[in-house]
Amino acid sequence: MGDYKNMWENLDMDLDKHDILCSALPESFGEIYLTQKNRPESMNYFNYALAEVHGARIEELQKSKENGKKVVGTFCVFVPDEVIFAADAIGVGLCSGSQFWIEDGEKVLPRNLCPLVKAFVGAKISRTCPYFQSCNMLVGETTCDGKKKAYEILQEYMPIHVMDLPQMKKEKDFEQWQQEIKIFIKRMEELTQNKVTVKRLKEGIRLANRKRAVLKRLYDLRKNIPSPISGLDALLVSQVAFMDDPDRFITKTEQLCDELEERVKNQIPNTKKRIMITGTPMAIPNWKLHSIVEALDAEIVVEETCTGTRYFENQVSDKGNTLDELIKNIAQRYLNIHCACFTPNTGRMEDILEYVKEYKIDGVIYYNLSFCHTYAIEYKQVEKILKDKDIPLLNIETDYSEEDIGQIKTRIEAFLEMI
Ligand code: BJ8
Repeated sequence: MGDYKNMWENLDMDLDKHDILCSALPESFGEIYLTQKNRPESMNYFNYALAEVHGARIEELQKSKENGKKVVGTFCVFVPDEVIFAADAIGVGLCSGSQFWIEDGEKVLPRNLCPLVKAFVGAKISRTCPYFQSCNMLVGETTCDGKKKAYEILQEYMPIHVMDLPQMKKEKDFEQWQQEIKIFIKRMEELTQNKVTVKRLKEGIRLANRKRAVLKRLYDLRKNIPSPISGLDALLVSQVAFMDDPDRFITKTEQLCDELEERVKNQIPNTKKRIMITGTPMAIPNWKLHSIVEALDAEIVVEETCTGTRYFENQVSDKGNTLDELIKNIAQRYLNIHCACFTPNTGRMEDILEYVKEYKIDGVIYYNLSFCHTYAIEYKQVEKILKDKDIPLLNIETDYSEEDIGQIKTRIEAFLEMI
């Protein structure tokens, strides 16, 4: 990474603390990622994006801001990118997967809370995340209780707009979600001073669709036996998607897919166990579960998570001549994301069974971040549907610390032997 000290200083960051954070990342990335054998050449771009995640990308954001653009930070895949694009703003994902920020998060939050929430709050209050420091506004959403209440703390630090996400999927909920999208459009227009027109919203829809399509293409390639890309690398691509410039991300991921398509032509089938992960998201630099599983010579071929299929499944129709029609299309797509914060959430069960077939899954690992109650409770339903189909399932509840790595490894080893 280059020398960005001045930029970080201008962003009012805690430089000493940030140095400690930056010193740990290259080592763990090197150990986990760069030791993999036979990686696709095109992963070099994603290595670079990760290496410069606090550098070159932040510099780009500052330049865009100097040219009048606004940056908004988001925490959930329910916040429609289409609206952010249509308002000519830049969206960045702020969920964090780093243990580094837990200590600061626990200064203002209870310890027995989801690490994802503690980490993003810790990132803000410690002034060590240049993405937070670059944002003009945050966009939250009423999903789980931990997030909802954490936004009340964050609003003491910077402006935040919270979208009221329904908790059910009745007709009235679709209508309510359309209203929420309209309110969000208004707020984005105020922030950016740009009008969200039919033309701009259509362009935003098309850009978000292209981004989803390329991720879908990548995941479809993972259906091959063997998958032409490791689960670790695919996870990195998904994680970079939340930070990167969308057009560049699409181009680089298309290049990666082209390379993988060539690989598929010359591959010899292997006997590695094919694993699906289902559950809570894995934000940068949370590579814990993937690195354990793949070091044990199994391959993760799909993630039914928000850093996986929930982020890109289903497109938004761009058919319509009015804002209302387009907003309805957006609401339809987003309210069909199957997060455990909804009740009931039967769509998730259908998705899991579908992926078992499509990706030819040998076993499923249920990944639950500690204290995420909605996903923990939904485990029983997933267990039932998979048991009915004789699909082996392992439940892993963990946080971002390294203390339980040995224990998780032992359990996964036994699981892989069993399947
Ligand atoms: S759509 S999974 S991104 S809410 S893991 S913070 S739910 S306690 S991240 Fe999520 Fe949106 Fe749902 Fe996806 Fe709360 Fe659970 Fe923590 Fe979570």
